[in-house]
Amino acid sequence: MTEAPHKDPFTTSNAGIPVESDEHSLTVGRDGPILLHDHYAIEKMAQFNRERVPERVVHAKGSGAYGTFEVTNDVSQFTKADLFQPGKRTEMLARFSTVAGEQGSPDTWRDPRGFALKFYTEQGNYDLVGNNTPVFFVRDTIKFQDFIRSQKRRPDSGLRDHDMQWDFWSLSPESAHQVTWLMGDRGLPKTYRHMNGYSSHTYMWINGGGEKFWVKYHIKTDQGVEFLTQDEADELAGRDADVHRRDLFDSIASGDAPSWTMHVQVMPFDDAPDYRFNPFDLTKVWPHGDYPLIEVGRMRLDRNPDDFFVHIEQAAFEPSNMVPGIGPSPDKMLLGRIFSYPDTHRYRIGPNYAQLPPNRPHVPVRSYAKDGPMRFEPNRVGAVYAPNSYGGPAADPAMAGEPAGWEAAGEMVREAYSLHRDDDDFGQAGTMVRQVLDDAARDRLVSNIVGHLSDGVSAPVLERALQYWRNVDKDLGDRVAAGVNGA
Ligand code: HDE
Repeated sequence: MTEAPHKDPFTTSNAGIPVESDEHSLTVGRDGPILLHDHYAIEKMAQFNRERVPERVVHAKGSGAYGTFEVTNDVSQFTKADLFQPGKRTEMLARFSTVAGEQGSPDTWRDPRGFALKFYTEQGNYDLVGNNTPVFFVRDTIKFQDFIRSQKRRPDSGLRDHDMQWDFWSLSPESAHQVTWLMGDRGLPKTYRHMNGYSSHTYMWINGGGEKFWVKYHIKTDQGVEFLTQDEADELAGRDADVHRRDLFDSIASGDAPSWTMHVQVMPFDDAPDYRFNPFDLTKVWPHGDYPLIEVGRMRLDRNPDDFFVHIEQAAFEPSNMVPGIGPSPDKMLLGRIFSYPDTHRYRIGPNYAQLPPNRPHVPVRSYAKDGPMRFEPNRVGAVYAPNSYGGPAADPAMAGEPAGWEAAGEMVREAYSLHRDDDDFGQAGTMVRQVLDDAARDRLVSNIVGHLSDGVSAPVLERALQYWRNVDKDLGDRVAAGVNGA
C-alpha cells in the first residue's frame, strides 16, 4: 500500500504521538459503536471539559501585553529599587480590566479599570496593581467584599441591580469621591490606551541611605485621556463586547505601541502625621500643589502575548511583590490586598502559579518551596529545609534590605482611621466637581448620574442617593434631583 503523503505539521496526541484522524472516532465497521480504547477521541473530550480555570472573582474581563519600562529621570535620592535607577530598562507585563463584569462582559460598561503592572526586575518581580482612578470606594479591606457583591448580581434573579449599588454607596459615604470619578468621564475610557493608571495606595520608598518616603504613583497615558459618552459606550457594548481588547491587540500588532509616563508624588516620611488629609486613606488624593509630580520613567507595550490564556488569563499580579527599596504603607486596603492576591492565585491557578510563563521571574528563584501540583521547576537549592549544611541559600538582610516598616502602638481596636484636619467623606469629591471638572464634564456627570439613578432604584434608596449628591455639591445634587424627578 503506498504511504499517504506526510502532512506537515502533523497532528499528535498530548503525548506527541501522531494521530490518524481528527474527523472520525474509532468504530466497529463504518456504522458500528465507538470503541472505549479510542483514547485520542477521549483525550479530546476530557481535555475540553477541563479547559477552564475559575475566572478572577473581580477584574475577570481584561487584556494585556508585554513591553518595557525605561527610567527617564533620576529618583535614586528617594529609592534604591533597582528598576528605578538611572538608565535601567526592565521587561514588563501589563493587564487592563474592568472590575465587576464577568469574562464575557462588554469592555465598555461603566466601571473603574484595572491597571496591573508586573516588572521583571533584577531583584525579582515588582507588581504595581492599580486602577485608572487614584482613589477607591472604601478604605478598609474588611468592607471590600461587601462592596463588590453590591456591584455584581442579585442573589434571587441573578441580574445586576442599580438599587443594590446605590443602597451600598449611599450607606457608605466614604465612596463619594470614587463614585464621582466613576460616574464621570473616567468611568468610560475610550480605549485602554487612552487612560491613566494610579497606584491609588500610598507606598513607601527607601533610598540607599535607609531614608524613607511616602509615594503615590501616577502613570499618565502618552496617548492622552479620552473617554466615551454613555450613548457611545452603550452602542459599542452591543456591537463589540471586546472593543478595548481588540484595540489594544490591533494597535500593538500594527506597530502603534502605546506608552505611558510614570510619575510619583513624594511625601517626606515625617510629613504624614500632620498632613491635612490622612495620607493612607485610599479615598483621598494628595493635591498636586502639596506634593507635585516627579517623572520616573516610561512604559511602552509593544508585544502581544502569543497565547491569551497562557499569558493573560494565568497572569498573577500581587501587591505583595515589592522589591528592596519599595514597601507598603499603613493603608488598610493595601495591607489586605497583600494577603488576598496570592491567596486567590493559589485557588485559581494552583500553588505553583509563580512558575507559569507570565509569572516566573527573570532571575534565579532560590526559595524553599517544593512539590505541589503542576510543579515543573526542580527544587534547585540542594536542600529542602533551612538552615542546612548542604549549600542551600540563606536569607541575607543585606540583599533584602531592612524591613520597610513604621512605628505602631496602641490598644487593639476596630475603629475608623484617625481623622486629620481636612478629612471628611465628601470634601474631595466636591472639590473635584467644582474645581477639576469643566462645565461640559459636569453636565455629562449629571446626565450619567440621572440615567443611572433612573433605572431601577427604589424610592428610599433614591432619597438617600439624592442627599449623597447634595453632600458632594449642593448645586450638583439639586441638578441630579431635578433630572431624576423630571423637573
Ligand atoms: Fe483588587 N483584587 N482587591 N483592587 N484588583 C483582585 O486578585 C482585592 C483593589 C485590582 O489584572 C483579585 O487576581 C482586595 C484596589 C486589579 O489580574 C482579588 C481589595 C485596587 C486586579 C483582589 C482590592 C485593586 C484586582 C481578584 C480590598 C486598585 C486585577 C483576581 C483591599 C488600587 C489584576 C485577582 C489582574 C484583582 C482583592 C481592592 C486593583 C480578589 C481584598 C483598591 C487591577 O484578590
